[in-house]
Amino acid sequence: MFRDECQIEVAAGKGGDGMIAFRREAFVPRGGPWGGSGGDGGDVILVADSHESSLLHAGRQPRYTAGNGQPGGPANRTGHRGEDFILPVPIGTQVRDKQRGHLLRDLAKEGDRLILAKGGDGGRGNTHFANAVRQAPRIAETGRPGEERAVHLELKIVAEIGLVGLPNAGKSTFLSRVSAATPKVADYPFTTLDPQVGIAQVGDYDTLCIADLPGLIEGASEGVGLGIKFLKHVERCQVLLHLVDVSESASEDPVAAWKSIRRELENYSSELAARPCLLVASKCETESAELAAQELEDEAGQALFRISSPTGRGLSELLTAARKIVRGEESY
Ligand SMILES: Nc1nc2c(ncn2[C@@H]2O[C@H](COP(=O)(O)OP(=O)(O)OP(=O)(O)O)[C@@H](O)[C@H]2O)c(=O)[nH]1
Ligand SMILES: [Mg+2]
Repeated sequence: MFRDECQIEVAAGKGGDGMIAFRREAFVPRGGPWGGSGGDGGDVILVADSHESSLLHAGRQPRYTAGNGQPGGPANRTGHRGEDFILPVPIGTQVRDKQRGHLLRDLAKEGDRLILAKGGDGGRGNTHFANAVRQAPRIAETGRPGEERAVHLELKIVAEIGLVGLPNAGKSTFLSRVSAATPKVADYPFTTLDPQVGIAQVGDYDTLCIADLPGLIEGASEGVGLGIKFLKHVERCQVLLHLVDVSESASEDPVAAWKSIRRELENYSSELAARPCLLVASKCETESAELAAQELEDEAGQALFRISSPTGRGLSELLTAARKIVRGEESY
């Protein structure tokens, strides 16, 4: 199961109370104040972790709390700090304040951290209040409460390349060929229900992060099919690969298929429609596929990459071209 949104409440730990104590020991007359300070409360921290692929884990519980600080002890002992609560979230998680909706942080890289709620300070023990005039203070502070906060988490996948196209265009097959990812492949539409990311080796020295997305259909930008729910994941890809099935078994005429996906991207956002997008004829294996590809290329008026995942045709050329745009070596 995939989950790309959730709301959670977090509460940091309370600071421990400071202690009031006096030194009472044999041979130490009038030992003076001796109460230690309380430990600080633990923080609630979000960390971007590549082992998390969705917000399923984070959204399992509605509220997370960190540990309270321990009270100060005699002999000026400071209480233990409360334990932090660390919640791993997938890379690409955007954190928004629930009430006001503003973005607090975009956890876009592995290891990015955000202290969501800071633990309360521990109270000072009576030792801290001693001075020349007040040598035996009977006061200590109580620990401060920890911060509390309600946030909305939303995952927007961060991949360099996003695969778009009609269902059955061969997107998942392509990803499984060029990366170690193992997305489900089948000859029925909407096989892919959850976005999946794979890392493809390009040439000897470079890799590209590729996101396989559920197929788009007409009306996707208005929410038809799996629609808009996944288009947002495309937003963060630098380059799109638009796969069009040009084989005889394609459910739609390649030119019509290409146009309808372009329309959905434009309807969704003009900025997305302007993103570099390489046009790819997939399943290009037979004579008739070749003809269909030529027709598509003429109609689209842009270079067409012809690929076949089972035979490996055109895969490295396509990745190399995509890599050059992502790395800024070639303009689109
Ligand atoms: N002959 C041939 N068949 C292919 C090729 N690529 C994919 N297929 C087949 O086409 C069907 C659909 O492939 P998928 O990779 O699941 O297509 P998809 O675009 O991911 O589809 P959705 O997840 O439903 O959007 C499967 O039966 C694949 O085996 C190809 O290059 N050549
Ligand atoms: Mg698929």
